[in-house]
Amino acid sequence: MEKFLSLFAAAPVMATDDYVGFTFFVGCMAMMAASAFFFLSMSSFDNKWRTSILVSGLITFIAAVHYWYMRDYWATNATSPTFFRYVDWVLTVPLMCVEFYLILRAAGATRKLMWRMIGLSVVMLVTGYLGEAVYTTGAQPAIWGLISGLAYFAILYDVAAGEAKKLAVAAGGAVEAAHNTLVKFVFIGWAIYPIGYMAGTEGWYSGIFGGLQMDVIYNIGDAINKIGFGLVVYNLAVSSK
Ligand SMILES: *C/C=C(C)/C=C/C=C(C)/C=C/C1=C(C)CCCC1(C)C
Repeated sequence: MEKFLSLFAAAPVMATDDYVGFTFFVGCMAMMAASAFFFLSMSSFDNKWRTSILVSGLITFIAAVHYWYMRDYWATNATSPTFFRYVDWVLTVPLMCVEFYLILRAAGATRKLMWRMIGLSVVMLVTGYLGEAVYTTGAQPAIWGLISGLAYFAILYDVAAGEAKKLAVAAGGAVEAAHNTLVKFVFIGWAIYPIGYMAGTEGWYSGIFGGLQMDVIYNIGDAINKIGFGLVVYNLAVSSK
């Protein structure tokens, strides 16, 4: 009987002073709320925007599921849920690249551009994972982080000055404005992640960032970027209905 009842035992209780766990909890809630918002608003838009709004909702929904799990993982183990963090990212960051493609499609964005950005984002994340979870000693995290950073800059170049930027300029109007805002997210919002990485791995930078809590930084970054990105697209759909 006791064994049976234990099936219904609550998930581990979070300590009230566990502020890292709290950011997982709030992150989960925010991602759920944002998903409901995007999914429920979808039908009010013209067909040409629906896929973009759907992708916004998928990004926050995939994150909500991972945060649900990561909150639990943190409460149980008090260690970083690194693997699930990267599974989340490897699903959601490519979808953010798809988002760029979708809004620029009418201006002539090619699948080649989309796949290049997706490929770069996967390189960025796989190398980041290697430095954070596999090759964790000595100078290795710094080297993998650097390779990851190069892929990040290649994405940034594409959207801020390369092919994607040219298409956005050609599109003009609300699409260009939305594109430029998304670029700011990639430039400023995504730059939060390397700070989290340097806080959580060992390297020459440990004296500068070592005192910070990696998961809190990642959780803040995710909330800003995933929900913010979606709202930019939502705003574009509203303003050019
Ligand atoms: C929703 C999740 C997002 C937008 C995640 C983005 C993640 C990054 C931009 C991560 C970048 C990294 C570097 C540029 C270097 C160090 C390793 C990473 C993976 C943290």
